[in-house]
Amino acid sequence: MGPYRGTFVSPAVIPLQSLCSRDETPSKSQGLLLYDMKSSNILLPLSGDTMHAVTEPSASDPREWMLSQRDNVMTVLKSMLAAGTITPEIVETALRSHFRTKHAPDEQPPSSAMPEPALDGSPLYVDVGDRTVHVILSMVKPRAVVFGNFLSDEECEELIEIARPRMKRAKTVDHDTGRNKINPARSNDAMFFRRRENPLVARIEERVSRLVNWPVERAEGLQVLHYRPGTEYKPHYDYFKPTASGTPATLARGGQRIGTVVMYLNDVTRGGGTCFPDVGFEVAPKRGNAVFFSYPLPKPASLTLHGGNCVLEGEKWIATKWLREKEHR
Ligand SMILES: O=C(O)CCC(=O)C(=O)O
Repeated sequence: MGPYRGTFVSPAVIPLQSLCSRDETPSKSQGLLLYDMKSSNILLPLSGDTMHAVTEPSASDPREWMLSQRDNVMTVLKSMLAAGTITPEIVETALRSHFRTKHAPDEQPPSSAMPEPALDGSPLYVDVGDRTVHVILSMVKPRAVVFGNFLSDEECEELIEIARPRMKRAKTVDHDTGRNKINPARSNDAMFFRRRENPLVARIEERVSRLVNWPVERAEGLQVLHYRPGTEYKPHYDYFKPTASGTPATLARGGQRIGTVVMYLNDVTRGGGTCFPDVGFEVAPKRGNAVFFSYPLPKPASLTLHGGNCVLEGEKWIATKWLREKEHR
């Protein structure tokens, strides 16, 4: 069997049911079709949990052809991957929004709605009600946007001052117990405000909510982090590990983390950038700026491995918001 030679642009998933004639039995016609809208080629017919791949679909009756190919799945898929004409990312992208209920036991379904700034038409500025935020950089994979002018100098200074007396050695969530614990990978100090704890925190939370179009309630409290020279937060994912024994208890209080906003409260003289090692990307810690990134699936494929680089000179203050699927309690 030769490699698939179609093009793989604009994949979509359409229900196989919609291609079937009315009198066809549902059992035969259930499934989904991964379909290239530009070329009208079928990429992968999918039935239940099994993937079925197609080489040369007949444009006149793709359904018939697909049903006849059900046993060739892996061979065809391997051939397509080997030929480089389809990538696992294409499949993942198209399926992400469709397999919300069917998933392996160790996985969670992808989030249907996601926090996302309104950047259609590539605006230079975003109006967040009480402030005009600048768009500095927008990246698709990982989904990440760097903003300028998100906080005023006064807001940054006030936030540092009210957080300072409450700073303690930062902890991370222990994936097995779901509890917070000291972790050598995270040597900075941190504290959490309760949601809407004071007028400044409430204003920043409202601004984050308007920026990424996500309700204030679907987020953890605002966290302030302080790094002295020589401290860092080693690369990690913000989502909760789906297979860990402590995760169900954590998810019961607001679902998965699906997005992060890091706000920079001071200028760091040297070091201290927020790094994304998988994509060789680093956000400079500049006062008033912010970086947003999101991860619809709790998987390394989200490319959201990130960390706070070691502060080499000066100190670093940031505030972070972890966005959750549901209301966080
Ligand atoms: O310190 C930073 O720049 C990143 C902070 C971070 O990784 C986090 O809070 O999850």
